Amino acid sequence: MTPDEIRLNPRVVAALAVSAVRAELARLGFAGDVRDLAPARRAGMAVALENLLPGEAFELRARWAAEGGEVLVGGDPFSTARVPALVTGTREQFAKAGAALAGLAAGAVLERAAALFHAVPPEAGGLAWGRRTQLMGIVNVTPDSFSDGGRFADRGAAIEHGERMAAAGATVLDVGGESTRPGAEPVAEEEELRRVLPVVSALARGGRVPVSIDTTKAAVARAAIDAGASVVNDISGLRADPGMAPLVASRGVAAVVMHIRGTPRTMQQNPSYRDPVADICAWLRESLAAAETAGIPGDRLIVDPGIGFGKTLEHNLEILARLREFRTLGRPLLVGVSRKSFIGKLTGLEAPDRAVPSAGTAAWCIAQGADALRVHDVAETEQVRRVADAIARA
Ligand code: HH2
Repeated sequence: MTPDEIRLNPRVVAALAVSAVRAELARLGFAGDVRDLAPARRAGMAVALENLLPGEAFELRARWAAEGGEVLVGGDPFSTARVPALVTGTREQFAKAGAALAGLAAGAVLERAAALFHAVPPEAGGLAWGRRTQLMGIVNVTPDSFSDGGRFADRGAAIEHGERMAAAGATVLDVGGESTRPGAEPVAEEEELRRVLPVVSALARGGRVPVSIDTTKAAVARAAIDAGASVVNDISGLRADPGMAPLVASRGVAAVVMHIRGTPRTMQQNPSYRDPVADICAWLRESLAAAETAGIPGDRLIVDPGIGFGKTLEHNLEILARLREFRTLGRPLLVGVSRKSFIGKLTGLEAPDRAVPSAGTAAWCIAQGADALRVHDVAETEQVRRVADAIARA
């Protein structure tokens, strides 16, 4: 049995109103006894599963009991027909279960359950996580970015662009002064500071939305925080500069921990993975643990699988197809698909012309549980976001 053969029911997952659970139990063929609801009420969460073989349901019950949760098995456990099960537990038990039970059929089920449940910290980086999908507007103050290189290299143009994006629906603005396109040459610290500081400062002073600094250098992040940035977006997962994690910890800002294989210069040289999603999740877990050891509270960390950073077209597609699995990390999930080269490969369009397929891919990401999207075309994505968020939260 693969996890795909098991249907998780997100209506039960999302709504633990007792009436909803009762209706769901009846639909699944449980005896409909209200006493069945007691564990769910106590624990606070429930996941309904269908289509389990009785043996699998009982294996699940034994393993989940070891985690301190309960499983109610419905249907006729003595027949060979598939049965439903209601898995109940606390948020913490679901969050822990994926790691504890990985590799087992039951573990895979619960990993998915945990993915649907992850608790989103309410306020990391000044953003109201969980209420809607956040849009991070990209402000590239660079001459050479892959998508818009040179358009906003002038600080006045960059500031105006940021303000326009905030007016069009961006909930955070990400200012960067170093291109990370494949093969890009590093930019000296002084030059990066010269590019980003006036822009961060003006946009933060404007105060419309929080400002994020896209850098791997602690010195640039420090100056940007001093100028008003409240999020550090580090494409190296806080690994490139040993000063970065302690800085984020001491300044009380939020940080995006993004996965990259190698460096922008080397990342596209034959990237390979055993299993891209599992490998990237493991790498991100390590980075989160290191960040927490450095003193950054977990609720200030945001994860990002790093689309295009050391990944082939097939890797990018598999990551997006299985995006929901990144929610097992228990952190807000940011994704950057906007105008990226995989969209160019699939459509034949040049970077500036990729707004429509980028916004379409944004809808996919929202459906798959993304909490935030890093985008160039804010107005177009905002239209899509309104509809996709409404459907995802219906
Ligand atoms: N992608 C880019 C840059 N920074 N940060 C996060 N967290 N996630 C991403 O996917 C991501 C990122 C690359 O896009 P862009 O900024 O448009 O290009 P360039 O790096 O060439 O400036």
